[in-house]
Amino acid sequence: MDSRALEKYILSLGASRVGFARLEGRDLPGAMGFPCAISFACEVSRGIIDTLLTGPTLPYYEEYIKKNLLLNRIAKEVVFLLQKEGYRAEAIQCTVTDDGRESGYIEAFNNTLSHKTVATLSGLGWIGKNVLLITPEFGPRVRLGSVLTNMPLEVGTPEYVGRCGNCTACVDVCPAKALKGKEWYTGLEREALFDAYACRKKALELSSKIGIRDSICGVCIRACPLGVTPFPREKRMAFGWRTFP
Ligand code: B12
Repeated sequence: MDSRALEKYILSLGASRVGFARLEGRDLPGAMGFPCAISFACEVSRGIIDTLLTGPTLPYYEEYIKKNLLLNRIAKEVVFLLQKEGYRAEAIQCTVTDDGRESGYIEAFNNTLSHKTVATLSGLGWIGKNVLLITPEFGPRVRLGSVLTNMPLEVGTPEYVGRCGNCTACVDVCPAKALKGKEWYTGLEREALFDAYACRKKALELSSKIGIRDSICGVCIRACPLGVTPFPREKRMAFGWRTFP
């Protein structure tokens, strides 16, 4: 099996985009010494994202659960296939439900592998001012999964800088005022981009208001003009975006 056959297989399982990343030599937390990783993105329904005007909605919560299940199932199937082919492989859990604890939830991920890191290294997209992975095709309207492996993969070209330009659509609407409006580059600390604690506090509050026991929101996803088609080139240029490769 080669990289192209593996990509085709993952797409057939329901992924919208697939990328391969080299981790070797990067000393990333949670990489467990694996030299490569597979990043896959599943599109979140456009119509449902469009409902996220001031906070989370029940249809979004259902879609969020559905996509988490799909991503975890894809990861499991990929691990199974790679192991059958004689490689080592390990799935990274899609996400962990927020139990609402006072402290420790955000810190719990400091030593785990970030799906966004694997995605930018694989070339699937870059980090926007909303601190989310932005793909050229779907904008931030994707959820992510990752699998670590020692299969030698044809890796993509990493993305090292953001391309939001002058756009501040997400910053302007964030209900927690958590986004700082800075353009991302590899190595920039998360704290320079946003206040994760303020974001989580607001997301817990907005979620509980509609009976959801988790910290979801998504207003910054809906605000992003990328991923909303058709989005005319002239408008993109007006925002100062550089063109995609
Ligand atoms: C904890 C968590 C939260 C916390 C803290 C947020 C945070 N850390 O950014 C809270 C509760 C606030 C939260 C909120 C949300 N989250 Co959240 N969250 C997570 C979780 C479980 C862990 C993230 C984490 O802390 N990682 C460790 C830190 C250090 O890394 P990071 O912030 O993920 O990413 C940084 C690095 O990747 C770095 N980076 C990028 N490229 C590279 C390359 C190199 C070489 C290096 C060194 C670093 C680097 O830049 C990133 C930004 O600072 C992930 C799932 C996962 N396991 O990855 C989902 C995840 C990040 N969340 C996601 C989403 C969608 C949301 C929400 C929209 C909620 C919702 N579903 O409605 C909001 C959006 C908030 C926002 N604007 O960012 C998605 C993002 C999808 C995307 N398109 O990017 C993820 C990936 C879940 C998934 N499986 O899809 N989340």
